[in-house]
Amino acid sequence: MPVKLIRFTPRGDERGSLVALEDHEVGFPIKRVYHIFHTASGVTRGRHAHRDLRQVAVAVTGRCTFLLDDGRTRETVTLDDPTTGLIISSMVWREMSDFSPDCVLLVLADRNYDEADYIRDYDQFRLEVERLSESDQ
Ligand code: T46
Repeated sequence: MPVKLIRFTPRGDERGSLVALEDHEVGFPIKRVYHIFHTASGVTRGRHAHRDLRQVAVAVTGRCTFLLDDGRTRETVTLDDPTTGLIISSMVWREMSDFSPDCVLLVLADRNYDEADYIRDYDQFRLEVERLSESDQ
């Protein structure tokens, strides 16, 4: 199933909470970090897959919904907890929607930005999924 969540350990004390994200927490060497914020009401972001990139997304404030599609199964999940990360593997189509006005979506990635790694056409994504499953057999 495409939705895989990780629970981070909150380091809480009487002052509040802190989550530290290191390579071993997310399962890959963190090479790039970006955050998505001030998302306009009603928009959908994403609508692409990555050939090689692995990422973990965390809604550090607010909430948003991810649709993930691995070419066989489609699942949605709402992120609304700064102690929960969504693992987004390579070759998974993603669409993000229903952003709350205060949503800050933090994303940790294992590679630098590379437009050539994006598959922005859904039919092309399905074709590449099929080719990969044929080459695995
Ligand atoms: C993803 C989802 C969850 C850069 O210049 N460097 C970067 O590292 C990134 C991520 C983006 N950009 C540029 C490319 C576009 O001109 O920022 C602009 C917005 O990017 P994009 O339309 O791809 O944003 P989303 O929200 O559709 O997708 C992003 C990531 O690009 C993508 O990898 O998995 O968030």
